[in-house]
Amino acid sequence: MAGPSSYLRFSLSIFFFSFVLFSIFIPSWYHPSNEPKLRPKRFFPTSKSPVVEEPPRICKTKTRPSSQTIHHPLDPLTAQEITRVGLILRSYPPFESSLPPIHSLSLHEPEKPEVLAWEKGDPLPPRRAFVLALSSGRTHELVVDLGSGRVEAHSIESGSGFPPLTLDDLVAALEVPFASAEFNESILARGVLLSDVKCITPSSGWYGQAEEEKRRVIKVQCFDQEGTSNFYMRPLEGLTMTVDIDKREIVKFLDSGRGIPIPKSAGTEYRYGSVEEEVGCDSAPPLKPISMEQPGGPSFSVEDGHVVKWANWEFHLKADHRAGLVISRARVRDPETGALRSVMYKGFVSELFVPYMDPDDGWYFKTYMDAGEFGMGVTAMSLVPLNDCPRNAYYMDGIFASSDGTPYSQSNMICLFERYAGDISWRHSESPLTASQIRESRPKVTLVARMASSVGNYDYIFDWEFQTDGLIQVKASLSGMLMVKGAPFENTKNVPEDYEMTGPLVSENVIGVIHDHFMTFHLDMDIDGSNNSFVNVRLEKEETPPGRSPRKSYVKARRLVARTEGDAKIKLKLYEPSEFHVINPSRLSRLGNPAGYKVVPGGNAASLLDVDDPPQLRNAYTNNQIWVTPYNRSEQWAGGLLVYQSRGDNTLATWSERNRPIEDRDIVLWYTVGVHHIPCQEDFPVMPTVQLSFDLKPVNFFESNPILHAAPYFEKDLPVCTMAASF
Ligand SMILES: *[C@@H]1O[C@H](CO)[C@@H](O)[C@H](O)[C@H]1NC(C)=O
Ligand SMILES: *[C@@H]1O[C@H](CO)[C@@H](O)[C@H](O)[C@H]1NC(C)=O
Ligand SMILES: *[C@@H]1O[C@H](CO)[C@@H](O)[C@H](O)[C@H]1NC(C)=O
Ligand SMILES: [Cu+2]
Repeated sequence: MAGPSSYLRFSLSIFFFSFVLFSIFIPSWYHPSNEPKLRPKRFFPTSKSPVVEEPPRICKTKTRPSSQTIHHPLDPLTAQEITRVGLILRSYPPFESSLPPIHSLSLHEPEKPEVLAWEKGDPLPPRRAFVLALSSGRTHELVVDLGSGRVEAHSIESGSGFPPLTLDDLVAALEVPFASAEFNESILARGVLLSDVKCITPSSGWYGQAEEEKRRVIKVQCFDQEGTSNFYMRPLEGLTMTVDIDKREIVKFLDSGRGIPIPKSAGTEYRYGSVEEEVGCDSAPPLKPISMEQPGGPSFSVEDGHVVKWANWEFHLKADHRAGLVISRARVRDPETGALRSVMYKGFVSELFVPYMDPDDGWYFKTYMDAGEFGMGVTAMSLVPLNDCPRNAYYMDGIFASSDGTPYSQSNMICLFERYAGDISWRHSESPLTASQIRESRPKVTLVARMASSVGNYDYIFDWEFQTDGLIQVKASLSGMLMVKGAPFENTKNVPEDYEMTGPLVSENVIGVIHDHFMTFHLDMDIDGSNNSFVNVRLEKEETPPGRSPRKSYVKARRLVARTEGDAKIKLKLYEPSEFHVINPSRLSRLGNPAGYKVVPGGNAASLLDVDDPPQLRNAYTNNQIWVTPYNRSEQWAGGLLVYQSRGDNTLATWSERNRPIEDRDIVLWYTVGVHHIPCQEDFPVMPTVQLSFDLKPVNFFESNPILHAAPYFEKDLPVCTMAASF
């Protein structure tokens, strides 16, 4: 992997996106080369920023995985394999004259039974790549066999929608305005220097507008960079261009907000050194450093680059350009038998839906689908050691393909670490009343796999946290910058009567527009094997017959086994509570209960948009918080394989209309977690983290508490630190 000095060579490149990308500087690595080799693509902090100066410290016992050898059927494509796919495609007759841009290139995973049958030491199943290439507006879907060097399958996608955007698409779109006299004139008229202008590329969504049909379009909106490093806080409001990505021309030019002042730069800075200069630091005393120590070293290992073993858990962890982080074959050891038992075949974030709540010309289209439009992996930058992940973290890279088919590395994209946050995993004390001196308590130590995607202004941190009691907590945290709207007033008292506020004022002349975030997880649960059922365990009020009891009512649990997909479309309701179990009906405990895991919702939110509103149609998979589908390897992406400008004709919601049987067979659970975001002043200029989560929790999976035998800590187990100052 490249060291710090080779990063520096690319330090001029600024970029990366989401619903956005900026800058018309074309990074130095950007030129297609005939000789494919691994090049790092990185966001590089500016010189003032203190981050990423050193490579992360790797625990002594851990060696970095060699990304060049394949050990497991699910291992992602290596750089060599990606290069080879590019070569195979270049000599494939339909593409011989010119290779169309590659929009997606990743492992075509072997069929599930093959993976399940494979054991360490067995020969690996054939290695295949799944490729999406775009040629003359048509999406080619290819399966390339690396062993034979042949294209095994090639079809043209017929549904609506285009594959994820490439970096070339974004760079091309961002250049377009700068060749426009109209744009130049508007910038001048706003009193802004053209050299201070940088733009972003919000995706256009799909609204059936004539000028956007049958071509790939993207919006371009710009910001004044003068006096700030906070890209997003000084919008040139009202200037919105619709750009044809392939023809590289403006198809619609909207310029309405020249009268709206550009918000001031003061107070927008967020980089460490710069904030101090502006604010001073005479408020609360800073916290003294705190860290977690592992005097005996870590308890986890990463074998063959991707297989994580920790406590009673074992799973495969990899980076994916679209999903970001993928957990596969998660298995937990049974304390009674010592056997590894299957919990989940595959888990990842399948799609994100982020609709903004403003119907204006420059805003209505902001209804992002970040995974399928931009990719959660390609936007996941290097994690910042000591801050994004603790010192005891282990780091993993992502190896992805550029649009010319060459590999590049997203280094330190995933981190893995053990966490002790001072919590308790179980306890009990007896009081003097029970005449006992029992004080039993066990510390809770967990294992976290983490990634952080910076999809333009927003940052999404995804954690998969494994506990020794068998629970997996999935967390999605939001941070980063608000997407703000320039407003012609500085104070709420000056809001004109006829002005429609689409969010609160978060700074002078800055509105934080209300929006939602929905994250839909694909959870292919395999509880002790693939054939599972979904059970809605409803809590229902029972009324006692007169005379039976002093009580009038009590609550009973009623188990409803879902027979078809229609039975498992769940909208969460506080006054009609349920537990949602995935069980293996053939695997009964000694007491006769089926082994299961339940999905335990945390705080959540549902979309309030009209179901016929185009963005909601495209994201109809958010109409329910839970869906269950029969396993189908083509149904991985809740919003469809091709979501860019899609019309919602190929989503989890349309697949589910078939109402297929789901009882006692291989099923996939889909869970959506969401939040309504009404911005507030504290979200400016950078937003403190907001955390959403849900749990996957064993239910009758173990015969009894699986961590009954866990040992407590004793003084001798932990090093004694001398305190710098006494209390
Ligand atoms: C923008 O317009 C100004 C004034 O007409 C002109 O001098 C300048 O060359 C233009 N710049 C570009 C990049 O077109
Ligand atoms: C698998 O999913 C695809 C896409 O939804 C569908 O076309 C195909 O018919 C499905 N296969 C089965 C066996 O249901
Ligand atoms: C799983 O269920 C399917 C469909 O009901 C059946 O064909 C298959 O034999 C079952 N597999 C196992 C291992 O029981
Ligand atoms: Cu938000």
